[in-house]
Amino acid sequence: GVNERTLVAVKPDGVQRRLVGEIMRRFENRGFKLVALKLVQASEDLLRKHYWDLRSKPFFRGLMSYMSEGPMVVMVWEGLDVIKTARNMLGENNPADSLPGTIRGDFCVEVGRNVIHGSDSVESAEKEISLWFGQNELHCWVHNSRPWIYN
Ligand code: YYY
Ligand code: MG
Repeated sequence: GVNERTLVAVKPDGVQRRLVGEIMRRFENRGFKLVALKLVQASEDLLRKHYWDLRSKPFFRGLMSYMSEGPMVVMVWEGLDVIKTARNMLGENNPADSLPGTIRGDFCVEVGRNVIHGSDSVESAEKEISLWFGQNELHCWVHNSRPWIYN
């Protein structure tokens, strides 16, 4: 529904490469509402919980160190079908499979430096939002342009 939420995170490479503004602009332009935002250096404990499902993958250790290399910009965006739409905006896991026009398709070439994270389902969005943000960090506000984005 219209109140669906997803966790989007600009990974350390995206922050270093100054892609934060460009990425946020795409979500704003699309019509989604920003409900939470912060710059964080993730702890190993948090990253382990975030990527728990991937813990037995061969790339897991490399993924943990990649995600620890610097601060990330973590945000929650809200809107109609935002989980699926954000995943489409991100592109495929492997940037080589990502179409031009997607974030990964425009800004990166390697899966191990793929610039951005987005929740992949309602369940993981809920889990990830509660992992990265406290209730008091999720803001309720009225999107001024709402009637022009939804009918
Ligand atoms: O959700 P998404 O980020 O598109 O892919 P996942 O399968 O959840 O993998 C998470 C993360 O792990 C991916 O963004 C990069 C890294 N990774 C990797 O380094 N090598 C792979 N073969 C697969 C994933
Ligand atoms: Mg994933």
